Amino acid sequence: MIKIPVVLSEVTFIKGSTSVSNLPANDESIEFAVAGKSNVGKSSLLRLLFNNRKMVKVSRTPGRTREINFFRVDVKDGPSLVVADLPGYGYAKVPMSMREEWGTFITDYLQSRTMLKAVFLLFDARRDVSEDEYEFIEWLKINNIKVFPVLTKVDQIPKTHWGKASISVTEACGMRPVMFSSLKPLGIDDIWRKVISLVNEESDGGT
Ligand SMILES: Nc1nc2c(ncn2[C@@H]2O[C@H](COP(=O)(O)OP(=O)(O)O)[C@@H](O)[C@H]2O)c(=O)[nH]1
Ligand SMILES: [Mg+2]
Repeated sequence: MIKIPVVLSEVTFIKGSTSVSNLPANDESIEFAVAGKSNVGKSSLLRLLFNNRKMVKVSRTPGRTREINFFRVDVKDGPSLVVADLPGYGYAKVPMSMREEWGTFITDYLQSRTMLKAVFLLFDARRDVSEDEYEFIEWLKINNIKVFPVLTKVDQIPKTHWGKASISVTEACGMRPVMFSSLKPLGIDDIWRKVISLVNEESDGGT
């Protein structure tokens, strides 16, 4: 049983993959991914989730990574989890498109990965949901991939604006987002609660 606050026994970098042919083994572990536009705060969230272990690279030059970075996280008295840091989409003027090479890699990964139980989809609290974000949400729905929305960088907006900031994400995803800040920090236990719900679902045999 995982308890909050979560105690990690070990976090290891598994590998960076650039194609579906070199993904880590699709094994019995529970995997979840972190996705969103480049610069939205994916790596910062993971660094916080991993208790500030420095192996997650927080980028100064957005949009460079085209790899999926995989980490193994061993939770004390809990299962071994695999976490995937997905490359950001929405580079410059390139829309989220299934024709793009990186887009195809990500969609192939998301569709073929049976151990993947959910995608944490990150949105910048300061921005409106964009066309390519709506497109990606729809694509995830069509492919029956569970989404947990997260509003990042909430430290950048006053608390009185939180409700307004989360409305469009709530509507688009059909679920209220976790209000998150890696700077404050804020919301990390809520992220873990979502992860725990996945672990519990699995141990209940998915019922
Ligand atoms: N104010 C604030 N800045 C953040 C937060 N999370 C990330 N950042 C900054 O946003 C930039 C991109 O973060 P990163 O985690 O690399 O984003 P990624 O491209 O989605 O992996 C970095 O300069 C971070 O320091 C947050 O919660 N609050
Ligand atoms: Mg990153």
